[in-house]
Amino acid sequence: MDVTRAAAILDRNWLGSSTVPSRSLYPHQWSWDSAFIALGLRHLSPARARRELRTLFAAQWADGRVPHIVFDPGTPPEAYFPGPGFWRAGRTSGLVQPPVHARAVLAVHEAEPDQEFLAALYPKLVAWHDYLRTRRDAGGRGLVAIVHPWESGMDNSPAWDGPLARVTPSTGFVRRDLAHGDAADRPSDEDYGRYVRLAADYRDSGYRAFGEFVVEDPGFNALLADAELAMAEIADALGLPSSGHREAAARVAKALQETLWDSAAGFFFARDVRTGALTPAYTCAGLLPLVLPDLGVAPALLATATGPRFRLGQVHGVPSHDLTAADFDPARYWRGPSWFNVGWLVRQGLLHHGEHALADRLRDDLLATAEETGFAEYCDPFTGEGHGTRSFSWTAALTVDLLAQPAAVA
Ligand code: 2M8
Repeated sequence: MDVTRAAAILDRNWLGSSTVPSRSLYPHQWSWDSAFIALGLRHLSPARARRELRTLFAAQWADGRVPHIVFDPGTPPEAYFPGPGFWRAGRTSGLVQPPVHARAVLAVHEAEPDQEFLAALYPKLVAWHDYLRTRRDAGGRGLVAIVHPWESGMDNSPAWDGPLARVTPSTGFVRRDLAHGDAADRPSDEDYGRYVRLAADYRDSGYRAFGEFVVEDPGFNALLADAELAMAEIADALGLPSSGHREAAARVAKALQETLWDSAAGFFFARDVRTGALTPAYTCAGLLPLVLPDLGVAPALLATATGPRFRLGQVHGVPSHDLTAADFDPARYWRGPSWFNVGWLVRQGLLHHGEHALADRLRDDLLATAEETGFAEYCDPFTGEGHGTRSFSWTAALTVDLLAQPAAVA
């Protein structure tokens, strides 16, 4: 495959200073999407990759949080729900998404070194991670808690079903997503009502209070630990060697293993902070600690990843949910299908843990599936059939990045 089609999608989805995930379904800037998009853009136009990240961080809040959506003023407010009027937070939402930005900033700098860019972004990244560490440690164990399923990036994951069941659904709003997506692929009306209720309650607390949904997510926390490792490299490049980032990464990784690892299951589960219990679902978030090179339990986790629940290397991408679970659904939002960003992250993990042949198989599959599905948002792990929106930005961007990465096995 050549890079032309993927690059054309990123061009079409470019708004002038940031990229929309999808012109139809997601017509604004999303936080973790922008980081993945920058990973691809760096090969096409490092200046545009820098602009993407600078635009996102220009919307950072005074408390350090990086909002999960930055609304485009040129797009009609009714194009996406919940829009700016709902959030009452100026031109952003008040939630966050996984902290993959430091990794993206470092990668963009590596593609075309730019000390000024690095020096400008570093303090913003420090403030972002400080916000997470200090304002989100609801469980008091050194792990970040998310307060809404949207903060995980894996909105409809079965891991949220237990804590979400406590939330009374809101009614009386108009979903905009169903105008662009197949209802069978998207969250149910009831779950959407719960998302709206949780977001409204959080908004009404001034975006401060922990409500009924407070969860320690292994994916979010693993990505924070990885982000601290990237911060250590950024600090080195800026000549700030004793920055404490490696220690911060080690602390999160230790808390992750002590709190969310179940050795009998060989898996990381999310913890419901309100009940103290681990949620029982095996979801792809539990595989993301593989991104950490020093993960002591990597062999056991790899055994789960290649076993019947995820069948890594034997299905398309990395399934978002346990293939053997009764509620596995190959098409519905984060309840079974494979997402390209998760595949990309797990591939990085496989490389760290010496699984080069498997990493190559995953790379080849991600590239083929992206092209065959028209750069779909996600795909059926068994058939490879595309689902969700098409010409999806992070699918295109990560394709560009994978094309630039040589096969691991010579
Ligand atoms: C999805 O989430 C948004 C809400 O943030 C939605 O469903 O409307 C998720 O897949 C999320 O991970 C992603 O960042 C976002 C935009 O691509 O879409």
